[in-house]
Amino acid sequence: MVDRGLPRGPGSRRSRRWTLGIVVALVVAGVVVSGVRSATSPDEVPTLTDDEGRALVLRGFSTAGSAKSSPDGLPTLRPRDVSRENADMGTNFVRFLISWRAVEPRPGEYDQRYLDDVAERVDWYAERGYHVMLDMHQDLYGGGIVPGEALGNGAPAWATYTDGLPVGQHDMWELYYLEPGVVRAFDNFWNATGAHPELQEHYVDAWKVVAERFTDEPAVIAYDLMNEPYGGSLQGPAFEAGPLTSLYQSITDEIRTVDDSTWLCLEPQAMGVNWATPTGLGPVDDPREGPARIAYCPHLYPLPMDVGGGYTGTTKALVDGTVRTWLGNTMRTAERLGDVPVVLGEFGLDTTKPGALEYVDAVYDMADEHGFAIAYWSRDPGTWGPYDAKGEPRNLVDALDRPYPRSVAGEIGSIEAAEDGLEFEVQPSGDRVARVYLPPDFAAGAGRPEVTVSGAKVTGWHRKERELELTVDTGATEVEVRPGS
Ligand code: IDC
Repeated sequence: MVDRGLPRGPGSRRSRRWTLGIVVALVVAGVVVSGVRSATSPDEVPTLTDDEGRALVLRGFSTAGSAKSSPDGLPTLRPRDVSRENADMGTNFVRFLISWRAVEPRPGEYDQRYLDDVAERVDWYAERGYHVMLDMHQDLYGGGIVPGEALGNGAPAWATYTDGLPVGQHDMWELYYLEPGVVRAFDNFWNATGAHPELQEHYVDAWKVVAERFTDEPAVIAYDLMNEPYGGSLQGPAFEAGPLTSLYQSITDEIRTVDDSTWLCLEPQAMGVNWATPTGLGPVDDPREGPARIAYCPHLYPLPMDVGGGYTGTTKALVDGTVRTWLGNTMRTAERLGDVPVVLGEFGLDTTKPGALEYVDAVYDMADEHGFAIAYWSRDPGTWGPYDAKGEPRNLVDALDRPYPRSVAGEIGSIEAAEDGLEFEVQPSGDRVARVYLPPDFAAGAGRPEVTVSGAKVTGWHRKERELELTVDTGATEVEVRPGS
């Protein structure tokens, strides 16, 4: 998570130590709290469902950081990039970054051309069978916190009020969150200052415009209402249960006047919760007819990984402990929010670090076991991503090319993916069709793959997509697919 490209400045070491102090205290508090309550967690969360009620397992990338500061708000992405990741890793999901500044460049004026451009990209994914979650991204409030510099992204400059407070310099981008000007911009957004009640109204209206535009696009499965919310001078449960939950409720109510089917994804405060502290986010009522379509979308960035040197030795043990705590808290939160699905909206790391791929595997295994969707951070070229700056595949590609059931008519439980087989729990209904992605080294052969299936019959093979179509046996509770016949 070390910054790439921000200026270094004096004083950063002190504030870094200070932050680490707070962080350690938060993590310890989180571990203690979770240790007390973890016994009651259920084993799996429900999955997101499509319009036909099929259970979906979603695997893909946040795409992309390159959209944050580009003049048109769009990521560097061509249709062939989507084809390529689909062929290389079998992804079926994207968390696509959009921004408030691009949707509403001037107060009350919405840029339909930008939304057209987003819709064009949504089509690229839709044509390849993907599900898209639109993520209203922000980091450090917006590009206006230091005018003229690409620090921060998200909010339009006209909605940025730092009230003349300073924004000092740091070597890690996250530390800008502690700067008085950034804190004030958020305090104004949340109207803690009492000076800007209009800002949240604008944000809510911007979401309504986006939802109006995408409500009839079946590939858009979810809206991620705000990336990594930050409360300014109000932190932790007071912020999450207070202004954050209340904003989510307002957005939900407004979106539902124009869109009653798309899932709404709620993120907790990032500071602390990304490192496994419990969240104080409250339940949001979904006014749609029928079951609520609300999901919980936390991020996972274990702090020991950032301050340590990878996933080995003591750091590995600390990271494992953090992940366990994060999991317990995530399961409890999903239950508290109304037994909602979980989308792991971001996790990722520099995969040149020792043990990095083992960590990636461990997180995917956890998501498989407990029913989480995943959007790895991120699709950008570089040492965190699947491709390097020249477009050559990196070590991550192989690590992420795993077998998984993409959809099941009915319900899907735990998944276990290993080299010698894929197993998943099912409760089939309707036409009982399950669609399973199989990587090339799992199912060799140019024609129909040589696999042995139990609990279901093979009813098709889509060679290009490497997708096996199964019809689950009536009464079966588990399906197994093994390489070889
Ligand atoms: C990071 C980018 C980095 C950029 C920074 C600020 O990788 O190049 O300088 O954002 O815009 C998050 C954020 C996500 C971060 C990511 C990795 O949601 O935007 O991207 N991260 O640091 N939270 C924790 C980690």
